[in-house]
Amino acid sequence: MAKVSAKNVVEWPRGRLDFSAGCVVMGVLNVTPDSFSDGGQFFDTDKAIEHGVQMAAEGAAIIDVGAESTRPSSAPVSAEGQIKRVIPVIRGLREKIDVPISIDTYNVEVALAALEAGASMINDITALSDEQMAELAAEQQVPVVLMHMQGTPATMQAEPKYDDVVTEVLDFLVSRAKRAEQFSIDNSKIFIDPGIGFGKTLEHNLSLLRNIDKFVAAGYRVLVGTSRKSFIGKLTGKEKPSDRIFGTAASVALCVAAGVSIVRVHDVAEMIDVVKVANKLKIQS
Ligand code: HH2
Repeated sequence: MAKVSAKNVVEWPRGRLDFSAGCVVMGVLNVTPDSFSDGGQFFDTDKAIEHGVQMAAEGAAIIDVGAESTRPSSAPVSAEGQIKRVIPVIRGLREKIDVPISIDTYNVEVALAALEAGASMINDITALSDEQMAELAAEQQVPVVLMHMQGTPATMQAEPKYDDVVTEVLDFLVSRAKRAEQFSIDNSKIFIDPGIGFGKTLEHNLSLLRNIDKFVAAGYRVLVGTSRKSFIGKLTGKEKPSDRIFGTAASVALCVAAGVSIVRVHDVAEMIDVVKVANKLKIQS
């Protein structure tokens, strides 16, 4: 089994991530009118830049910029549409902050435009399904997030089915990570992500999170995105995503304790505190 790089600092030509304290926070910046939890709030370029700057000031180690909602039943946005939304935001952020900016897209045209504008990481919810995306990441030596999804956002919550969700999701991610390595993407720059809420029932999400240590042991760093998601609403009865902060905090603390390297969250200031404390309480293995 591949061994995760022992290096606590991951550096590449246009970015750096320091895991010496443990887990770090990725702040979500949705430049969309329709995201499930903050749609429309940062659709305006200036507001989006301001929010990204604020999340960096609060301690986010990465800002993840996306121009297409992938909530259940969402429709795709064209490459041209995504580029129009996201590029001015990336340019504006690049002038103001130093932390790496990741582009949340599975479209290679969008990723290329974002990297040219100053992004330096690719968050691909299709785990490099498009070989051109793998080639782009390798060529530009940028880190990649490989996420698992069953189906597509349009249909994924219709009837998700697995025989053994943990084994199936983990096997998929390890095979995609190995493929990424074959494209000469370094192990230290590969992050695997079980894709909480992407073609998963409540029970599937819970099984994945209860077994997140198995993902951590698989030889690649792990990213998890539980922030404000509907499984938290189902467990707490909180209908409004913005009321799910404490529920998110519980999942973040347990992910940190299990050895997850990056948590992707909306509420950066709050989760920075959770991560700082959980990093210190984590039993060192
Ligand atoms: N979740 C969302 C979007 N992108 N990327 C990764 N790697 N992991 C995730 O769990 C993940 C993700 C969904 O959250 P959000 O961006 O807030 O919502 P929307 O897709 O509606 O914009």
